Amino acid sequence: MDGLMKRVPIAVLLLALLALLGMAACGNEEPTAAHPVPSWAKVAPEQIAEAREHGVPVAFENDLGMRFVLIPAGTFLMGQPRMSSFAGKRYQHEATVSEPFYLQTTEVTNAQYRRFVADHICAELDDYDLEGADHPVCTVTWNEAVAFATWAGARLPTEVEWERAARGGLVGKEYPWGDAWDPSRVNGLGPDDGHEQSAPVEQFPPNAYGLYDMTGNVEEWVLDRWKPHEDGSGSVFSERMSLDGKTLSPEETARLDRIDAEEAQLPHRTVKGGSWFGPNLDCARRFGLAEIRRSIAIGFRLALPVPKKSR
Ligand SMILES: [Ca+2]
Repeated sequence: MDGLMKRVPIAVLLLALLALLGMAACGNEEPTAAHPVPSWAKVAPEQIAEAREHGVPVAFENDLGMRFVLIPAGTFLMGQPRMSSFAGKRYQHEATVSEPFYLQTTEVTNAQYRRFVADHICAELDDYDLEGADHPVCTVTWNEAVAFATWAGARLPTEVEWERAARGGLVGKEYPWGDAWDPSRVNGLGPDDGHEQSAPVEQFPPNAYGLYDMTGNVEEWVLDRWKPHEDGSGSVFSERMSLDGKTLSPEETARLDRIDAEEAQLPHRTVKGGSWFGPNLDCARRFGLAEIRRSIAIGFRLALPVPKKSR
């Protein structure tokens, strides 16, 4: 060994050292050596910068196979001034997410939810395609979503967190990818997107923050109690349509009137995004629904705080 060392010129050793330093410098796309970016994570530079600042992973997979990405704190333009046939004007205003957080990249799937409720069925409808293991879970109440989140060591995102994440850094755009409607990017109403009902998660491109199906596939419960916009607009959802699209009978209308009157007394929670069941698929969409209600068009995804001891 001594002989070998004597035969290697010191200049060569110095060059080798410089080469090693150069290789280390090329690794800058990773937040830190301790937290490499997983190959599956489609994250933006601002997410990586936020992760590096806090010394935490920009993305990780938990032991239930759920994938999460870091969503940066910050102020953004929430809402949309456009008129909509469903929910009316959406109040546009600045909103702030004060702490970075992690958001699940997909909706919670049937397979994930059935680790908690083994016999969960989304719909007892023979011709509906909702039960696949990699389809989003649906037909869960807000309370059931919260119970699952607690079991998984997580929580639901707030409405402000959800919308900041859905926009993926775009400012004032209607959809997570921009302003132009594109059925190849979202599972919405009808078969143009290749799916009559829900689709397996991750079938459509992610947004700039690496999040899938934010505004399509299934609508998503968030943490907040429902309240109308500050300008009084917004909507409380009243499911006044039959599955086959036919006009409801007077008896059915009267039954729903009674339910609405009863439900007006119940706590309502906020639902965000659109679904395969409706035409509105924009980032600003919101409505209120009694927290004990369930729908074949509503699921959820999980959020996690950034661990305080690492910040
Ligand atoms: Ca969704």
